[in-house]
This record gives sequence, C-alpha cells and structure tokens, in this order.
Amino acid sequence: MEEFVNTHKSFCSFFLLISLLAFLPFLSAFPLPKTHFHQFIFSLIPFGWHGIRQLRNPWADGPEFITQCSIKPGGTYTYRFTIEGQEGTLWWHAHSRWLRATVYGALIIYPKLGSPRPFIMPKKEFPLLLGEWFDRDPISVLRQALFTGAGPNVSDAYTINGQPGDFYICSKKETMRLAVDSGETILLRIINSALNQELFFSIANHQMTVVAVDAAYTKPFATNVIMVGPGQTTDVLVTANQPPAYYYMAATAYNTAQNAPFDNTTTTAILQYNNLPPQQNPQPILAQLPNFNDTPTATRFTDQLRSPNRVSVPLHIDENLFFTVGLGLNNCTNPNSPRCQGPNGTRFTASINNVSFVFPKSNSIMQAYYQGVPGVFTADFPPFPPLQFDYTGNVSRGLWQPRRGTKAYKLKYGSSVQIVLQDTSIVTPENHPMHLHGYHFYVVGSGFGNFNPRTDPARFNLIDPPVRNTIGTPTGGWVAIRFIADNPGAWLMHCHIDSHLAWGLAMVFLVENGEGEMQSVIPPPPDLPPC
Ligand SMILES: *[C@@H]1O[C@H](CO)[C@@H](O)[C@H](O)[C@H]1NC(C)=O
Ligand SMILES: *[C@@H]1O[C@H](CO)[C@@H](O)[C@H](O)[C@H]1NC(C)=O
Ligand SMILES: *[C@@H]1O[C@H](CO)[C@@H](O)[C@H](O)[C@H]1NC(C)=O
Ligand SMILES: *[C@@H]1O[C@H](CO)[C@@H](O)[C@H](O)[C@H]1NC(C)=O
Ligand SMILES: *[C@@H]1O[C@H](CO)[C@@H](O)[C@H](O)[C@H]1NC(C)=O
Ligand SMILES: *[C@@H]1O[C@H](CO)[C@@H](O)[C@H](O)[C@H]1NC(C)=O
Ligand SMILES: [Cu+2]
Repeated sequence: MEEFVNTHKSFCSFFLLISLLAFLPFLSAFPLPKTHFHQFIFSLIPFGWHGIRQLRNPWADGPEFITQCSIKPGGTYTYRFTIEGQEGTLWWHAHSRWLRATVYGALIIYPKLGSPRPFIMPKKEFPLLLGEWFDRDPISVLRQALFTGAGPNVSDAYTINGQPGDFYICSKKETMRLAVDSGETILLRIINSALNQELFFSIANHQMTVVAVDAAYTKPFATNVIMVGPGQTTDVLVTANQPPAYYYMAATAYNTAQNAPFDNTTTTAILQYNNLPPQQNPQPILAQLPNFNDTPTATRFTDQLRSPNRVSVPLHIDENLFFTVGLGLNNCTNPNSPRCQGPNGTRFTASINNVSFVFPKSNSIMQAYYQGVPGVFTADFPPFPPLQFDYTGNVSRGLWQPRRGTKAYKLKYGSSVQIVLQDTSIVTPENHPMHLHGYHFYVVGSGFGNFNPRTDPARFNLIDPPVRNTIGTPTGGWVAIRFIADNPGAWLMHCHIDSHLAWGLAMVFLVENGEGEMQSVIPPPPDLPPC
C-alpha cells in the first residue's frame, strides 16, 4: 500500500509507515488542505472515503461491486479525488466484507488557512477512533454467521485508537492517554469505526461541547454523554477545568436490539492532567455511562443537533420516498439444517422496502450502468413499501421474509429528495445508522412509532436542521432526510452495522447525468480495477 499527496511530505512518510501495519488496528490522521487534488494508491482492498462527496466521481468512492470491482492481488488502484466545500472530521475504511474491522483511519480536512471556524480552535486536537475488536479473524466470524444463518458472534472488546484500555485483561500497560494542562481546552474528533455497535461516550466529571458532526459544524451545546453510531463522527471541545487528576474517557454499547447478544464491555482511555501534585493518587476517576438500552439519553443527544445558521433546506419535494428498514427471517425447508441456526430454525436477513440487497458478484453497478451492461442490476427499487402495515406494531409472521434483489432507484439530476426511513419491529425494533454515499443531507425530523405523513411534516425543522452523512433511524421510529440529487453516479445507501449490511440492508441510488456542463459523471480512470 502506498500513498502520494502532492504536498505534506512528512505526512506521506508517516502514513506509508503505518500502512505497512494493515490488518492490525491502526490509526492515522493526515490533514488535507481544502480543494486539493489527492491520490491514494491501494492494493487489494477497495477503500471507502467515508463522507467525501466525490462529486461526479463515483469511481473514487470505494464500495466493492457498487462503484468498482476488487483490486486483484498484486494490483493497484489510485483513488484520485478533489475535496470541495467540506471540512472537518471524516474517516476512511476498507469497503469489502468485514475488512473494515481493522483497516480504517481518520481523515481530517482543515479549513483553508485563515478561514474562520464557528468556534475557537484549540491548540491541541486528538482523533479518537472507537473500534471493535474480535479475538478471531473477523472474516471467519462473518463467514460462520453467513453459513449458519444465526447472528454473528459479538466482539471481544471495544477500542480507543486501537487500545481496549484498563477494563480488559493484559491491556492496562497500553491504555491510550491524553495529557492536558490544567485550564486548557482541547478538541476531540470522535469517530465510531466499530463494525456493529452504536456507542455511548463520556468523560469522567467533564462536560463536552459538541461543535460538529460528520464534518458539518453544529450549534455548540454542552452534554455529559454523546451517542455515536458506526460511520458517524462527533467533534467536541473539552476544557480541563477539574481538579488535576486522571479521568477516564469511556465508550460502551448503545444497544437497541431485543433478545440479541451484544458486547457489553467498556473501553477506556485516560485524560491525564500534567503536573499532578505529588501526593495525588493516579487511579483514574470513573466515567458515568448510560444503561445499554437508554434510548431517552440517545434521543436527547441527537435531538439537540442543529446547524449553526439558517440553511437552505429544499422546500419543494420532487421525490417523496418512504423506506422501511429492518431485519427479517428466511424460513428453511429443513429447520434442523446446520445452515438454519437463526431463531427457530430460520436464517437472518434484512431489507429496505422488503428488498434484501444482493451485491453483484462479477461487475460493479456503476460500471454496468456506465457501459450499459445488462443483467447486473434492475432499476426498479420501490419508492415505498409494497405493502402498508403497522410497521412498529405486531407484524404478522407472514410478512417477515423479504424478497432478494439488486435494485437501484433512479433520480433525475437536480431533483429534490425526501426520504423517510421507517424502522420496523420485524424480529426486533432497532436503531439502524443509515449512511448515504456521495451526499450529505439535512435531518429534518424524527419520531417514534409510525411516521404520519399528515401530521409529522408540520413539525419538521426546515430552518437549521443538522447536516450529516449517517443518520440513526430511531428504534421503533422514523427519521426524515432531504437532499438535492446534484451528484450523478451510483451511490450506495446502507446500514453501517456491517452484520445488517451483509444481510441485505442496502439499496443504490442511480443519479442521472444533468444536461449542463459539469453535471455528468467523469470518465472512469484507466486503472479502474477490471471486473
Ligand atoms: C463463535 O462463538 C462460538 C461459541 O462461543 C464458538 O464456538 C465459535 O468458535 C465462535 N466462532 C468464531 C468464528 O469465532
Ligand atoms: C455482560 O454479558 C455477560 C454475558 O452475557 C454477562 O454475564 C455479564 O453479566 C454482562 N455484564 C454486564 C456489565 O452487563
Ligand atoms: C420461536 O419459537 C418460540 C416458541 O414457539 C416462540 O415463543 C418465539 O416467539 C419464536 N421466535 C421467533 C423469532 O419466531
Ligand atoms: C401478535 O400477533 C399474533 C398473531 O396475530 C398473536 O398470536 C400474538 O399474540 C400477538 N402478540 C402481541 C404481543 O400482541
Ligand atoms: C415462515 O414460517 C412462519 C412460522 O412457521 C410462518 O408463520 C410464515 O408464514 C412463513 N413465511 C413464509 C414466507 O413462508
Ligand atoms: C415481502 O415480500 C415477500 C415475497 O414477495 C412476501 O412474502 C412478504 O409478505 C413481503 N413482506 C412485506 C413486509 O411486504
Ligand atoms: Cu441496521
């Protein structure tokens, strides 16, 4: 794996060095100047640049079999892209099967030199990548789950910058530590890179001031705890205003699936004040975390997010989409088969609008679309559920088995789109962190129960809603997002819980070219991996 950036040689060599450690948990943070052209060369694994819009350039987006085929052993592919109009905390990760479990890093875009931020930038900043660790090769965990049809084994630890912390055996010596001076303010860039788990994060005795999510600034607000779903980022300011001591920073599961096993361990790092008085006991002070199922706390946090100023939310909607998201169960002809170890001899599945997404195996959707190759996908993804039912009620067992398909939904260039994502209670209600490639969007409303198209839109925030690229669908509830389809290409929308993605919780938007100049997908690069 090699990497070249036109400038910033020192960061190049830093990244090159740590890249050699691929397949171990690692961290890299490399600052990128705004609107700069970047090239990243990778072998073997398709990489996703999570949250980078990749304007007219789906070829650099990354998801395997959506915008490119795999990079063959010994081959390379150079991701070339320009970052336009984005600044803040994003990240990158492998976008093939579960490889992102260990192959990920921070991607930080700084504002142009001298351009203002809506908060005073502290001198010190630290990326904190929350990860999930399996004592086994994560691919074997995935393979076993896809064979048995049961839920995958849960992870053995969570990590902060690759380290599990003091509450796991044999880990104490390597616990991540951040040194702060009494009185100073620091910026933490918190990234949930965990494979399958939403997380609560808090710091003992310290408030956090949220200033950005998903590389979009927010109206600052103070909180004792944040909830961050896989794929999401949250930037917080922390002031070292407590008595000099050691304080734990801790993350643990926010778990909404019912009767499902989950990793209930807690990862920690230490916020340590410099110049402790000599008699001070260095035993860190414990952080308070909510209960695993504390949906009110998660909701209170997400409900406070606002854009700093008035934003231009599309008011007239061309495409009014309603997507049910959730799990399902496939019946087996022989429930005693080793391949039917899901609940009562079934196999787990997942779907959007009752379509369980099947990834193409020999071509990418973008290449098939661009070259007019038939048979790879169909463009008949349903804009609303084929059947109306009480989505969050007691859903009749006969509705639990979705159909399979590789379906895309076509959007006209420039159309304004609203999607209401509606959780279902099929198998279990659950919070699904939904990520849309190629776009960020306004989160205009959310609620519990079934979305009511007559009464709920009246409560939408069309003034200062937050901008995100990944949004948690509330457990047993709904969330509404809006965006303008101004980026042509094939863009995956999927649950960022990878076990759900593997079961089919995904679909693809095909955004057509516009008429104007600079409104068409650029030609594929010559080294795009052959399918
Ligand atoms: C999953 O967990 C079960 C039960 O602990 C164990 O027998 C099995 O080996 C694990 N599988 C993998 C792939 O780790
Ligand atoms: C975590 O789960 C294990 C296994 O299910 C259980 O024995 C343990 O009590 C749980 N711990 C906490 C803190 O909930
Ligand atoms: C499995 O069967 C048991 C016993 O009949 C039943 O109580 C339970 O609801 C079933 N679970 C599912 C997911 O069908
Ligand atoms: C859900 O519906 C099924 C079938 O109609 C019924 O047997 C069951 O008792 C219902 N469960 C609840 C909690 O209402
Ligand atoms: C699957 O099995 C359940 C329980 O036996 C049954 O109620 C349901 O109708 C079946 N679904 C399909 C699609 O056959
Ligand atoms: C999904 O489609 C399958 C197959 O057509 C059908 O059996 C099932 O009832 C549908 N479920 C829903 C929720 O529409
Ligand atoms: Cu999900």
